Amino acid sequence: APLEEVTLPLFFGWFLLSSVQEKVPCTSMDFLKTLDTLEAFKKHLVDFTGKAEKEVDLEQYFKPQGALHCTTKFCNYGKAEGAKEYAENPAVKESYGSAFELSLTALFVTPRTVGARVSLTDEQLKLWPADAEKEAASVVPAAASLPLGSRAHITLGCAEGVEPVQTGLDLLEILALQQEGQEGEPAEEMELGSLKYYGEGRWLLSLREPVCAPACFSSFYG
Ligand code: 2AM
Repeated sequence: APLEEVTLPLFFGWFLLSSVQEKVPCTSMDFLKTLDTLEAFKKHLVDFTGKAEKEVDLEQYFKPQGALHCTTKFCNYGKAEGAKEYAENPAVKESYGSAFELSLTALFVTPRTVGARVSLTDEQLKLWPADAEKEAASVVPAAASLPLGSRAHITLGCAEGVEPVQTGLDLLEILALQQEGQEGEPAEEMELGSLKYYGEGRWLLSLREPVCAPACFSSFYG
């Protein structure tokens, strides 16, 4: 392939600095450890196992997916729509290699993925593709009407056979339910925050104290 075609990365994003690469998975593990012991969770266990009687060890259920990051633009080495335009955006060029502070405001779990919601600042939204939410509309129809940046997340783990792209879709599904006015069923007040159930195995923990995660805006070639 001509050189120009291979110079675009697999994706752009914020990569958590090594100081928090350990801390965030620890917080997530603590959450999973507690979640699968809660009566409220056990009541809906069938969402995860297909059988009411079976137990689930969430720490084993989800597989880590490599270095923690928040994808901004999936470029697929230039094959994804809008990849070149994104790479050429002056805001992207200017911020490349710079440090940012991401604010993690919620953790969510579904039978497919576990992730952290990232609440982007106005400055960070300048690096967010205008069509990131709309792109998901074929899977989550209401996504197109959600605010810009709604999809921003860090994948913390995926169930066997699930691709990490699913994490953002799972988050959009929960946010779409909230937008429709579904507040979720209050399940438990945890040390980390309040846990709500949104049906079909979807759990959202709003963090009492957002986790601040320093991260570098860069790209990944693989
Ligand atoms: P993630 O951001 O949810 O973790 C490499 O596969 C990275 O690009 C992963 O981090 C993955 O998901 C993200 N990714 C893969 N396909 C994607 C797509 N179609 N849209 C957005 N992000 C995607």
